[in-house]
Amino acid sequence: ESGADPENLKTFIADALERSRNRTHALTECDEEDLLKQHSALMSPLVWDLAHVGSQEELWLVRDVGKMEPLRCDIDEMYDAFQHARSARTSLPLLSPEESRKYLAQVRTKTLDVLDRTPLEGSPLVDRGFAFGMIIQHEQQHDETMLATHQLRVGTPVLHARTLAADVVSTDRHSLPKEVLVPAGTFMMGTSVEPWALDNERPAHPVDLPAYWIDTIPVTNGAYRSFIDDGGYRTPRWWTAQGWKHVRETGIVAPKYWERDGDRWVRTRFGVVEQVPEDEPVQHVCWFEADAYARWAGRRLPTEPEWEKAARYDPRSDCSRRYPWGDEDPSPHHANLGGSALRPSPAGSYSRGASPLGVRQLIGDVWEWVSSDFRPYPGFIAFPYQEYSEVFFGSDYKVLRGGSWAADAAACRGTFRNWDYPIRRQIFAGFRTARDAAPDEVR
Ligand code: AVJ
Ligand code: FE
Repeated sequence: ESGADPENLKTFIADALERSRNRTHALTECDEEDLLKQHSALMSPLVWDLAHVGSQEELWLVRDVGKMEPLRCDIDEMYDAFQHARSARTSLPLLSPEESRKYLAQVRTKTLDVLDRTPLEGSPLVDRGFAFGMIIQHEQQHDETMLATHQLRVGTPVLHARTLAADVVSTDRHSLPKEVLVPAGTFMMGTSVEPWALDNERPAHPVDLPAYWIDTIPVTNGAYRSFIDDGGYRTPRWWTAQGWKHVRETGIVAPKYWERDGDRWVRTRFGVVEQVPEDEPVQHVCWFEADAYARWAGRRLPTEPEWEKAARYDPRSDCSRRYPWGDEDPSPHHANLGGSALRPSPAGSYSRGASPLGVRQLIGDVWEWVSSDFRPYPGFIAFPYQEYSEVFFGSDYKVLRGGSWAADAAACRGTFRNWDYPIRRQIFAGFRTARDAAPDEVR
């Protein structure tokens, strides 16, 4: 991640470990009852996520990298995500919030000792701090999951939003071109060099694409409302067969959290009711809704390679970048990340985060559904464990790209791949649309 100097890298890792831990504590600074409760059958109780991040850190950094004696073998099974469904975790004899915090602190003391004495080279697990980066990303991913649990929670607000800097928020989205032409040709997808890239992002491989158009900005609440107002949820021809079945079975008529209030739509955001903002990227739609909207609009979802080429390909250098704006790590001027905004920024914001072709908000704000199933890249090797990605490959999961406002910069980059079932709506997911370029549109 940072520089070649090993001492700098260790400082960078220690800082990132501390930042993720501060975030975890801030998200679990609520009443016992809120921590122990099942806020939704889709989610773990917050206290499970809390101890689980410690358990993964103990497994990988203390035991595997550090070769130290286990702290708590007795809880391994309880915090193994594959052993118990999320909806069954409140009935386990979980560590209390106090015990969990104490456990996290004990693990962390050992982790910092391991970091101090381990050379960050010599094996794929530790080269350039990979295992530490993996655990930092893991904790940040659970912090985003905990935010989704907070959004499902009913009651007096416990989280408070930071306001976005005025200079990143744009009000000129109507003056931007609606879509951008991505020229035909080969680009390098994925990475073989990004130190903390996870197994599913590897290896780099060439992908050739015909020319296509992609939306400059994510689909907004206002645009999505036109689909609703046009009877989108009552018109089977916009939906795939599975999607239409899902609409009929669940009775969904709008994104999750939207409610009718006369002729307006309102939504509850982390316990606060507000009117649905027209200019904000739509969130809490499932893949079926995103796919149906795109068909209604006479368009389609981008494929995963199309999304990544729009985000990383620089036509001037003919190379793929780490991020749309270049190779620098994200700053608050580039993208809305980190979780403290509690919302996406208005569509069209972040001119400094635009890609070389002018596509905006590819990183941060909302995860973007793409049309593709979650599958391995050619040459994929599961590392360091099959349960991170490999067991999820196949046609059950759809890919999401780019990270949301709730994702941290450590767990988000141009190559990062997320995935979920096509019916899931509690995640901070939206989308943008694309279309094939007609022969006469290609220069
Ligand atoms: C990559 C977000 C789908 O939350 O299920 C957390 C990340 N893996 N613990 C998930 C993960 C193991 C994963 N996603
Ligand atoms: Fe996990």
